[in-house]
Amino acid sequence: MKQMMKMMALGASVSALAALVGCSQAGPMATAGEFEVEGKVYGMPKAEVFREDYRGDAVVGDTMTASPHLAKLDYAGNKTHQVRLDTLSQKVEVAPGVSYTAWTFGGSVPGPVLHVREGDRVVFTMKNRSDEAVLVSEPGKGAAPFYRQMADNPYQKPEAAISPMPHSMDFHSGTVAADDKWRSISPGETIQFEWVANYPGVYMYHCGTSSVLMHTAMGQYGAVVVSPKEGYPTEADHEYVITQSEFYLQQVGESYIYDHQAAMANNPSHVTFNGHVSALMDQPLRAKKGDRVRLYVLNAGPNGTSSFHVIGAIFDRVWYEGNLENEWRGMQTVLLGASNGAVMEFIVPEDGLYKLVDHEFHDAERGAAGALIAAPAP
Ligand SMILES: [Cu+2]
Repeated sequence: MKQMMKMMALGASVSALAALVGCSQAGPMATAGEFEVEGKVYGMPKAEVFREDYRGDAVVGDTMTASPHLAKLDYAGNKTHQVRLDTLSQKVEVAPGVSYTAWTFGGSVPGPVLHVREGDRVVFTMKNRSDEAVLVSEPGKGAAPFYRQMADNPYQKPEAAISPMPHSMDFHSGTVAADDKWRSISPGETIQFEWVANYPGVYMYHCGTSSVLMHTAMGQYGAVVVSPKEGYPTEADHEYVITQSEFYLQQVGESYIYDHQAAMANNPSHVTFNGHVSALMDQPLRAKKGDRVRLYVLNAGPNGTSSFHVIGAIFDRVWYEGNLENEWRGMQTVLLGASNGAVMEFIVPEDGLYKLVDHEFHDAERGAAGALIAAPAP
């Protein structure tokens, strides 16, 4: 290992490196400067920071959806995804009558769900548009599915806002040098970098600009689902994405603002599934008796744990962090630390109402509750 590090420092050729780590040549995904270890690709090109005159959609990518939706991957093998997710200030609602000016990726809290396959490459672009009033409701032609799904969600009616601030993007699904790819950019700047989805899983992305607690609590987080190369071994009838997160808001006159003292004290005003206390209550998930339901659950925190439970069901299979190597059976509750994720499946036993809760009930009472309704297809 020491020898390998030394050779890297000397600028060893990719083929020499590949030979050292046990592969005869770089695989089809690796390009100049990159190397592979056990089929995983490392050594991405340097990030680029530049200025561009871009006024288009803040969310670009055909597998970018709004929670709880997950895009179907309608291609075989691997592909390169061109993904854009601009940072915007937006006024969003968290509970009836409770709105605040959030810092967001793409205009929603949580931000869009990105779905890729293990081995796919993501070419990512982000413009810091926190100094622009960007309307999320006017997407261009051929827009990401995210926009149509947002329009159908009564709890995500964001209004344009301006709150200039440096921001950054940290994808937990990427393996890169954070000081290069995850660096902060100023309002008006754009950053572009690449990562390869080396491991399957349910991952968090978030702003990593200091104070990270403040930037994430202000709304800058979302989920990346990296499906295993060969898929999961079961056939799911429904797939839903649920992101749990805390909000720390205090009322000032008519409006609400972020309360850093409350965040430091881990005393949230609201804890939500998919960004609103009613998101999965008034618009419950749907299934039929006998269906296998697959949930992709991310606990975005930023502080708390989630003891995720479905009342009346047992998780038939759980893949912790979404990796097939981490399989559990017959789980009543899955404990997720801040930024842990899991794929959880259960069989719907009969028609009825199934509540989804954080079984840490002080969080359920702050809003971390949802519902799945099982009924015959209309
Ligand atoms: Cu930020």
